[in-house]
Amino acid sequence: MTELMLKYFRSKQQEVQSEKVYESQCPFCSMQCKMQLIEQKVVSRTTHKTVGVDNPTTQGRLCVKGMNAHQHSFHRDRITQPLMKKDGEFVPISWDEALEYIRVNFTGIQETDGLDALSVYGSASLTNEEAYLLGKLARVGLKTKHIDYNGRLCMASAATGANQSFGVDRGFTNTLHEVPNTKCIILAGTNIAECQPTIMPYFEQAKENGAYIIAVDPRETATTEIADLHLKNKPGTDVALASALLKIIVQEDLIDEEFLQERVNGFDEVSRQLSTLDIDDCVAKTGIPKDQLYQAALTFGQEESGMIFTARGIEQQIDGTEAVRGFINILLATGKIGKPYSGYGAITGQGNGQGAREHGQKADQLPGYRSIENIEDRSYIAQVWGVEEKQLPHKGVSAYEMFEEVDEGNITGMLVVCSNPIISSPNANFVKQSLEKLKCLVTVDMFLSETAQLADLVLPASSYLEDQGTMTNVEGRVTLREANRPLPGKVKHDWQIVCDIAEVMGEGDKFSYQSAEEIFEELRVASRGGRADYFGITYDKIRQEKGVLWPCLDIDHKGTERLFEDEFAHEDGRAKMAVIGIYPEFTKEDISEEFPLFLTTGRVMSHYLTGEQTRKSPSLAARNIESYMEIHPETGEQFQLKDQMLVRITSRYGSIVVRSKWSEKIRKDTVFVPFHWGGEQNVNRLVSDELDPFCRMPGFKISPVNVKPALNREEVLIENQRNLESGRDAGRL
Ligand SMILES: Nc1nc2c(c(=O)[nH]1)N[C@H]1C(S)=C(S)[C@@H](COP(=O)(O)OP(=O)(O)OC[C@H]3O[C@@H](n4cnc5c(=O)[nH]c(N)nc54)[C@H](O)[C@@H]3O)O[C@H]1N2
Ligand SMILES: Nc1nc2c(c(=O)[nH]1)N[C@H]1C(S)=C(S)[C@@H](COP(=O)(O)OP(=O)(O)OC[C@H]3O[C@@H](n4cnc5c(=O)[nH]c(N)nc54)[C@H](O)[C@@H]3O)O[C@H]1N2
Ligand code: SF4
Ligand SMILES: [Mo]
Repeated sequence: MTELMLKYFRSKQQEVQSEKVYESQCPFCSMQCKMQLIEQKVVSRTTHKTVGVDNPTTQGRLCVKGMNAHQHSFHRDRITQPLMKKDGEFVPISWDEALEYIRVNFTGIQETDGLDALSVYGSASLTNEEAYLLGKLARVGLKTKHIDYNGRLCMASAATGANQSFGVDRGFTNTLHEVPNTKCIILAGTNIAECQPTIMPYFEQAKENGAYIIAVDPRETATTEIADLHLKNKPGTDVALASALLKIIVQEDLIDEEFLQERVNGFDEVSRQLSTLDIDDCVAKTGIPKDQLYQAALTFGQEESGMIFTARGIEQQIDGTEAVRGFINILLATGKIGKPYSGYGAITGQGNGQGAREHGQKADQLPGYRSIENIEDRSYIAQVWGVEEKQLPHKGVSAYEMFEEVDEGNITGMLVVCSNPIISSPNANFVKQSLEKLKCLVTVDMFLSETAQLADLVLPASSYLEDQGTMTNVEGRVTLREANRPLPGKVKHDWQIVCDIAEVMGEGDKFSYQSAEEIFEELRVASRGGRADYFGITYDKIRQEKGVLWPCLDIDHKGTERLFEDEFAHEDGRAKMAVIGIYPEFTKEDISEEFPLFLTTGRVMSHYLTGEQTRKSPSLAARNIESYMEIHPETGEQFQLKDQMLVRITSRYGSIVVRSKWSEKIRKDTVFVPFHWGGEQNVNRLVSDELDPFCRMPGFKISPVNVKPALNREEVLIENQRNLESGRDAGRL
């Protein structure tokens, strides 16, 4: 460093008037990277920088989203006081007015339309404490059976599949530290490189150590790039693919008979069904050549250890539960589970995707992964909550089905906390119409999202920098987000808002918490003895151990690194294999002359979910300013399209306009559109309302569509307006 530079830095340092450091965890994906926000006041300017902090899961790494997360929480559009819609405009009001509005309208609905006419729509971006409290609010504070959450659109198939096969669902059965030593890895419908970027070093290390990696995805992605073998299947055919792999494994005698005999039920039925399965049929269905199917099956079967990871590519299908169970069948048949370097991982999506599905905001569930229909579970939780068992409602319906109930007039009031269902739900046009029918819609958000814009009342929520609480990460590790930045304006924490609502609904005595830790203390007890048992976890223990893996049964218990070493979680201690691929109700709409292409949807690296947060972050928004449709150039030409042209995509459910993007990396029968944008670019306007019969997951990953140039006058005007707003060259059309 030159003398001049030194002088410059010294004088800069002197200019720094104050520096504050705030601890937190990234508000986005399930890696829950630990971070610090460094806030510097230099003369009149405040600057912010986010840096990674060491921890057992991500070891200090951050991806581009995490590094820029603070930009949205300081954005000028952040809501900092309650807003009430008056004559079509939002006007700021006091908390007292807001809560009085809720009291009057919610009790009014209860009186005229019945208790179940109120509903709660929650989120897996909430902390465990908040997810737990929202479940309690619905059942005890509002006395309604109608509560569900955005995780239904995310990991419902993975959860149901794992519960059915293993008897319990903790996303990953091992810790990530085992990944580098495994010998064969199947990545089925997961794009970890873009969706959980800080997980990648574990897989890169495995590859360096000689692991054989097989990826299953209709597109080439940054993830398939690390694979030795890429099975580029037709979308929606993963059940057939998993069955074919298992058939070859059985045929070639690569099963672990001892394991099957001692630890697994159902193999005989499965093997009988496989004997009728024709591999050539599977080749035709999946579009995967026979030699590739053999290569994958033989390698996985022969290696001494192996792991299978699934994510939304195979799960967000109307046969998603079956697809998950099909891949788990492979692990059970080869005895690659419950042992070192072998296991199953459903790569968790949202920051608290795991914890938020364990503690009671799912329609059929009570805390600790208990069932709302089981009398012992009900009695236990009723006692923890200080109510009679009979007072607890029974199960309600799933997230999307709540909108159907609204449409039918059975639900007339809704509280949406931390979700943006107009963009994230299937059949989005219908969802919007049904939200418009509500007598009273209250949303709790940091921004006026597309959903919040429809609300009668919007309540301002705190961000990841302000809101302390626990989050259960991709490994099932319960972490403590130590957030303590002061709340801006009149903002409150989600848990405080829940308590305020309970108070005005007359149940305040059961919601009198002073801190997130107090709620956690109750959650510990509520989860005790349940499948997701957190009883042995405390804030202090998480601080000492840097996270604790559940189940953790009591204070002296160290937590559980590897599941199923001795037994599975079903009552008889055995896992259950599943016969799959034989049910007519899973028949998906195929491509046809009218809708000749498969549309699949997903994510890009720089945006998160409905984009409400990441589109407000200039550093992230600049990377992808608008949506697009990835299409193979040969297919594009066949449909009279050009690269970078505005395209109208139409399905049986609606139509949208986005820009084409030529890519040789996608199958010729498939197009891909990310779902981070709303309005005209909302790809969920195209997605069907059909749901998986086991878990009620929508089929986000396959919709038959047609595509054509979007060249009518109205569309050109829309594009010109968008170009003007984004500063893009409007002459392009
Ligand atoms: N950057 C970013 N990261 C995120 C998120 C985000 O929005 N942005 N969201 C977080 C959340 S909540 C989630 S749930 C996860 C999602 O993480 P992923 O599930 O990994 O992400 P997706 O892009 O939805 O889908 C994964 C892959 O499935 C492929 N696919 C599509 N159809 C099929 C099919 O029929 N079969 C198979 N085998 N594959 C198919 C897609 O081409 C895609 O590459 O990511 C989390 N991380
Ligand atoms: N086509 C298609 N659709 C999909 C998917 C797909 O792959 N394809 N994936 C599905 C999946 S996996 C998911 S997880 C869902 C997600 O769907 P959503 O839950 O609707 O998506 P988010 O963008 O996370 O919405 C969160 C909202 O809460 C606000 N918010 C953020 N943090 C907080 C907080 O701490 N408190 C409060 N009160 N508000 C907060 C944000 O501003 C935002 O408006 O989308 C699903 N939809
Ligand atoms: S988005 Fe995920 S990988 Fe990236 S910093 Fe946040 S938690 Fe980590
Ligand atoms: Mo998700």
